[in-house]
Amino acid sequence: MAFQLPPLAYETSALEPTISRENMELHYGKHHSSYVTKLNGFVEEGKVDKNKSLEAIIMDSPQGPVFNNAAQVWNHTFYWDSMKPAGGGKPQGELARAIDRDFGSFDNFKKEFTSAAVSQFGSGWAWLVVKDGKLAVTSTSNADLPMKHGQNALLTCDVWEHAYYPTHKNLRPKYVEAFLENLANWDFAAKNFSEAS
Ligand code: MN3
Repeated sequence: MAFQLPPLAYETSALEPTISRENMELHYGKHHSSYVTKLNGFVEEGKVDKNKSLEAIIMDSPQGPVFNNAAQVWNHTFYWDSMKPAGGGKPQGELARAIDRDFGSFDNFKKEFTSAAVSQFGSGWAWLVVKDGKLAVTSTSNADLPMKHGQNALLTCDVWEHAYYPTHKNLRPKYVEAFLENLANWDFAAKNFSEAS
């Protein structure tokens, strides 16, 4: 198989109670896995060059099934890394200074990120991104992602219903608040920021 489901860095129960084990098993084991399987199907059908990187497939594909499945493989891997057990809190160092510079304060960043995540209509993603050295909060629909817009992703929150319904039912704001308070992996975001700058 050309593409593999990457291993999680933590147990499926490790993000409880913010994300239940059942929720993780469904999301990682069924949804993410299914995007990988479909992408490999396109390789077998000759619609995707197996020697291309995932990023190259995403950048070279127009909107459609190949793009959707490749981008969702990338988005989910990035989302798992955007969280960690006992995460949350505040970023440190260069990233913390850039957040203060570009959002005014960490609290303002949290408000903007929460608003983007909660108001994204239907399925999609909320992101902290950097473009030309400046931080911004964005949201994207369905499988769309920052690299298609010339931005580097630093952190993401999946706001598709499958990401939170098994744990929080329809309460997306509760999920987003808990994501920031308990799970956000600021070490990962800081590493992405240093690599992008
Ligand atoms: Mn998802």
